[in-house]
Amino acid sequence: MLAGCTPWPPEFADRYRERGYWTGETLGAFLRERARRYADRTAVVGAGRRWSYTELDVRADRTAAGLARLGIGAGDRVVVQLPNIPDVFEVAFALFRLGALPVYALPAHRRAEISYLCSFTDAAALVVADTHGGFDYRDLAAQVRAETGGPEHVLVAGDTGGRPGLTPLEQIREQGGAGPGATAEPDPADVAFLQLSGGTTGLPKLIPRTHDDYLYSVRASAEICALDTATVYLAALPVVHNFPMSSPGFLGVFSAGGTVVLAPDPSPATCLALVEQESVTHTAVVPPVAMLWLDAVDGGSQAHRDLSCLRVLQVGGAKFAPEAARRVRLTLGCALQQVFGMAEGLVNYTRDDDPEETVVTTQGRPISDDDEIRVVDSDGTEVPEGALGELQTRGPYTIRGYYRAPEHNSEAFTADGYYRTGDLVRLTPTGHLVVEGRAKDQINRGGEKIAPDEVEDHLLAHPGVHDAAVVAMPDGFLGERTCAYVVPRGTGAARAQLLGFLRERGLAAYKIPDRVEFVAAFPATGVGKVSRRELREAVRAAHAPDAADPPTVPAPPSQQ
Ligand code: OOB
Repeated sequence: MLAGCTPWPPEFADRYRERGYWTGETLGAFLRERARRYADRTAVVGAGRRWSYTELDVRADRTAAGLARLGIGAGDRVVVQLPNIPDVFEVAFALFRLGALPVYALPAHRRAEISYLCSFTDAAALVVADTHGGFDYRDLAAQVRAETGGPEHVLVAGDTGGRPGLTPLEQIREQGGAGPGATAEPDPADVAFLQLSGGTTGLPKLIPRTHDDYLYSVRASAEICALDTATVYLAALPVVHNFPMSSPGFLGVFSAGGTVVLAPDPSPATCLALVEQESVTHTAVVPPVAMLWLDAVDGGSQAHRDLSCLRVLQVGGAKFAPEAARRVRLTLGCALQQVFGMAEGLVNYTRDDDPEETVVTTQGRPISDDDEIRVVDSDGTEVPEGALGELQTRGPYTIRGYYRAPEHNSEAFTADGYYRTGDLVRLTPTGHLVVEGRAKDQINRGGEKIAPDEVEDHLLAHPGVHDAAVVAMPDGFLGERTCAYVVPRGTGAARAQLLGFLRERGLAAYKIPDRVEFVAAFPATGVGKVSRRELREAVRAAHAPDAADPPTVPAPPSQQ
């Protein structure tokens, strides 16, 4: 196994194999087998292109051969930052076939995140688009190189614009010729790729997923969601995220021989037009996107659309309010499926034979009979059924540790291998989970996860900042937004200056605080020490919808 990763103990691995979860298939072989079975069927539609299964398979082989000529091979890490364009599949499968590991970055990531990923993983290459959504990723790649001195190769899907040091992906594929690129099949028990965790502390953690464990979750998800060759799945969210990748996501669709339609953005105008044009049957969104779609169809700009082809709208990534959930069938005329998952592993689905009330009020139940879940109090003792507690889990597709993070792992996992999800849940008598809140220091901004201290560390780098605490504010649309409480130093800094500073440091836009409040001091803890954690809790309480107004903590804001 890749150095810096924690394997499952042998008795668990044996059990998962015996029960047929881990089949020994690799992701590269998975596509090869599907291409044999579904040859001329359309696998991917997007960016004006339509590729059959055969075409995707051949492209992946050629790109693999071209990458091998560059010297990229087994165990190498390659940071992949691509939007929803077909190239993302070609590159990912090429890397899988070489036993090289994609490290998936979100299109929203900027210099701070990409530089970190390239350095931390010692990446051999970075793959970017030319431009997307008005942003030039070639400039970003140049900044990353200037900052980190790496990676050696920067590959561009599209036009390099003649800039030095960039290689068009097309050239790699052409140089790869027709021959298969992979020499030796990677070990299915080894890590296939690294995915980013939302993060609770400091810099983002990387999640190592193996071929065996990931493909199990994919096959099981495709079965639960009853996908088949008639499935047309609209990828509305960035496909590098775990939800549209494997829950059941594009891999689930490939598993069943269906078609993936790639949306360049999740707006109702873009996506609902695609639903109609491409006869989409399934799609997956986060709650704020679902609400935009509902409003657009319910007497809004998309009211004229014929959406009768749509069978299932999956909603997950953050809590979907029951009132909004009830509107899905009435407004869109399709079934709702709630999905409560995490890139670390465990995924829960409501099922199509669940009563409507269960679909609307719960976040589903686990994929596997071997997903072990327990709900515990703050001492780690299991609570009675139905009581609120923190969810812990282990199972055939839940990791046992983050990549190269031994210290963090000792906190994030229990001694007996359960992952502490940090989610506060209740278990219903039918085994469904209801997500009630969070015990972890993470902000969930409409499905986008933010680690407060990552943002705090950037704020603290400003000379006008003495101390900073980033907390969640409740928000009707996104669920939560971020508020940065700042204790100024010296002459301090204006709000706009601070936000500009964070952008200049290359932080992704979704991590830039929605609000900045200046305060004279933070409340001290019992021992007279400033505790950012306690401050967050106090501010969270002060901002809760039923809290007394004005908030008692912190000291009066002097917003600039
Ligand atoms: C998905 O994955 P991540 O890794 O971006 O975030 C996981 C966290 C969970 O621990 C939980 O805090 C929150 O996101 N979450 C939900 C939720 N789905 C995820 N909270 C409430 N209700 C839900 N339905 O977000 C993810 C991965 C695979 C499938 C779906 C979502």
